[in-house]
Amino acid sequence: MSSSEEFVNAILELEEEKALKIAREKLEAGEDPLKILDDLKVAAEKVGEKYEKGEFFVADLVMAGEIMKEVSELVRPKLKELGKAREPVGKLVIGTVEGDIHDIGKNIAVTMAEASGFEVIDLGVDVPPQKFVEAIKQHNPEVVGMSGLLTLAIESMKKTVDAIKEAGLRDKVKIIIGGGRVDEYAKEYSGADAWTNDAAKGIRIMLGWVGGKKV
Ligand code: B12
Repeated sequence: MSSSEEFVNAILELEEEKALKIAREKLEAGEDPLKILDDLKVAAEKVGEKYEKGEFFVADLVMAGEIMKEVSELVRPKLKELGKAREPVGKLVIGTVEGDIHDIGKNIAVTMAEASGFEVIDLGVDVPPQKFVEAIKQHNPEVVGMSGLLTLAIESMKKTVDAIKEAGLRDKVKIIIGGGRVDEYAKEYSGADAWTNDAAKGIRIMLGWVGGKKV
């Protein structure tokens, strides 16, 4: 079986077929799907570094993003299977906030939440505050998750929390923000209850809120 290094390099060299082939082989050989997602995160960090150094252009970012998305879509059904046998532990409404279309991390968080037994309502990307409010009214979730990778996403997160407050729903939900650019400051500024840049940690926090078992 190919090593993690070969897998990460295939992504960095933008070799789509090779990266997907390695991911398929790993899954068929029974490798833990979470390990493949870890490799994906390493690849994404390196892609980001290359972009910052000017070694990658936006077109390369798009290609790398596409490959990473396809890999996470391959892994998703496997992780879902792990969650199937369990009782639903709670409901999660999640989306990438307004103005931001990055969704690789959100999709990983969705997959892991489903694997941990959450019923997930995924609102997609570039989600306006009002759409979060409507989804909370409709689905009555215990947890709301907001994802964002752009600096401007922090402002959208704040607007979304404010809209939830204005709708009188703030006390009904716990809110977690996630993504590469969030931190304690973003949590305080936006008015969320927790933040994470690691999906596994985020899921543990959410499970703590709904009283579920930790994965
Ligand atoms: C891939 C990528 C893209 C792809 C996105 C593809 C897609 N479908 O998502 C494309 C090419 C489309 C793209 C576009 C742009 N991008 Co971009 N992109 C990236 C890149 C390289 C990787 C992001 C990624 O997927 N990371 C991997 C995932 C797994 O990590 P993650 O999102 O942090 O998620 C993890 C955790 O945070 C957590 N998580 C995430 N969300 C949530 C939510 C909850 C509830 C929970 C519990 C957990 C959780 O779970 C994940 C697993 O642990 C980053 C660089 C970087 N290092 O971040 C730049 C980066 C984010 N992009 C950047 C920029 C500037 C752009 C563009 C503006 C470029 C342009 N000029 O057009 C556009 C933005 C368009 C828009 N309106 O959103 C900048 C942002 C700078 C800033 N501070 O605002 C970055 C940082 C690159 C850089 N160094 O400059 N991008």
